[in-house]
Amino acid sequence: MTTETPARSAAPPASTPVSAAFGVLAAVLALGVAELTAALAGRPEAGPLLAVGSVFIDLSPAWLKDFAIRTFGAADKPVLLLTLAAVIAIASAAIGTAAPRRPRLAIAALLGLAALAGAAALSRPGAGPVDVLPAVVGAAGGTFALPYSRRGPRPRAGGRVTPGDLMRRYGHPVQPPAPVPGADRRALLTHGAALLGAAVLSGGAGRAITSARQASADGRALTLPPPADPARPLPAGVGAHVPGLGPFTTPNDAFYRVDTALIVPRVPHQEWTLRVHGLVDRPIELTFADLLDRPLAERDITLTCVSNEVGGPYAGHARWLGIDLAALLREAGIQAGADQILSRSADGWSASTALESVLDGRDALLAIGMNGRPLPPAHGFPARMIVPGLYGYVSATKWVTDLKLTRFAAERAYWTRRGWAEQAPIKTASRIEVPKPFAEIPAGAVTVAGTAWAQRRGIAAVEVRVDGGPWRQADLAASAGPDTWRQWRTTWQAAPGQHRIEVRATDATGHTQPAERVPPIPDGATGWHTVLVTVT
Ligand SMILES: Nc1nc2c(c(=O)[nH]1)N[C@H]1C(S)=C(S)[C@@H](COP(=O)(O)O)O[C@H]1N2
Ligand SMILES: [Mo]
Repeated sequence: MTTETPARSAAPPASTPVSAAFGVLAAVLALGVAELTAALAGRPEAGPLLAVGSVFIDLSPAWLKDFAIRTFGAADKPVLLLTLAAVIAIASAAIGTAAPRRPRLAIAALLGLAALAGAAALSRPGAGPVDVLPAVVGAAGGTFALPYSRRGPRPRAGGRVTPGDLMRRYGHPVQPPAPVPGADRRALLTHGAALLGAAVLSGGAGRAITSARQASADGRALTLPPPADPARPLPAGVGAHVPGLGPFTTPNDAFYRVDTALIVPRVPHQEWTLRVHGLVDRPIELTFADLLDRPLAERDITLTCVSNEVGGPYAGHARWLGIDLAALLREAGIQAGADQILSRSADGWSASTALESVLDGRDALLAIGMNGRPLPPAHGFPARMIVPGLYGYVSATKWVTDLKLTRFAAERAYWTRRGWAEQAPIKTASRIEVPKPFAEIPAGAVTVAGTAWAQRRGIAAVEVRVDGGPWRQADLAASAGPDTWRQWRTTWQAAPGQHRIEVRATDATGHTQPAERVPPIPDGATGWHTVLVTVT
């Protein structure tokens, strides 16, 4: 018994634009029911858009990521999802167009896309068999909604085509056509609206379920114990107090965010554990409650990203609360030969940190608090690493669940596998935050201000020059220690015209930022930040 599609009947085919539109609607319905399935399964990251997007992020070459961060900044992820949506729209329009004449081909193409989505979901860290469900349910929804029976026999006047009609016509049972006749515009619109409605309802329900679950897992309601070892109070005068210059301590919701996660991983603290293993005598497994039982230290540490261009925004300062990371590792009994901490996160990212930099006495933390609150989900709740003096990609693992002591010769991490350096101490840097690039400012006394950082070493001097003239010392705001940035300001008597303002910092070891511009890859950008302004 073969299933024959009633493709050779006499009814006129629906127009190409209509078929294309129904193809897109079929895809929207497929995505909607897939998102709902993913939400019901408690695996929002297994939805087709997020799964395929995440695979794309992990597979894309360094230059493309670099381009995306440079061009779209923090919007790089929405841009990726929109691009993916556009690709799906084009593919599904093509499938819809083919469907009335080549139904088998259209279904095969749709199933192929669903298979890709399913494979992407299965390939994600921590994925299990349920992660194929969204793709399977999506494929069923899409197949149901495809406009492939448009060439079916016309309904009798005033009536639906019944299986009996088809039986009489074809001599064996065939599927009745979906009720999307090209003949009747109103029926077409109704059907389209029904598909769209079903898609929006299921997708919206999926989102609502996911966000309700996430709200209960984000630790907002958690109260952290006070630190046994509080941070020293910030000295008076750490802020340069210039309008347009940010505060010394960056508020959590203004703190830059850099990670490979398409949606913020939600790790309920009740379920979180951390494993310390590898080249250790006594592997340790900790729960969040165990962390709270240990003495907590509070430290002021400025975090910076290696991807930051000269003058860029990927730097922030916070007061972190956490346990002593070096003490934890020593408790496990570090074996000879270990030189790397390979940390892994709940979302499968990894970082390799030089063990000696964590053991050398600096305030390396397994942090659970940021500026007096539990870590925000976007910044690693329930726990992350913070190691002063190292760029985030070799030290600041968010949503951390696993610390393995190993050797650089044996294992590499997410970014070091992709061409970034294994050793990445933060380079001495400075930036002009006031005035803004291309500002138009009135002639006279102009305040120039910004920040500079050289974590572990500290900033000793900041100099500013205009139009290639002599370097002049800026006034440094008070220092909160070598691991924090330092604000600075100076005044410039500006005459009308176009001007170029440059800045360079010198750290406490006497090293001055070089003029030579190198790009962020492989171990951080160098060069002087330059701002062009027009004085009127
Ligand atoms: N799990 C995870 N942790 C991560 C990353 C990541 O992609 N995934 N990115 C790192 C990088 S490159 C930086 S610069 C810091 C940024 O931390 P923030 O987003 O809290 O500012 O997090 C680090 N921790
Ligand atoms: Mo970074």
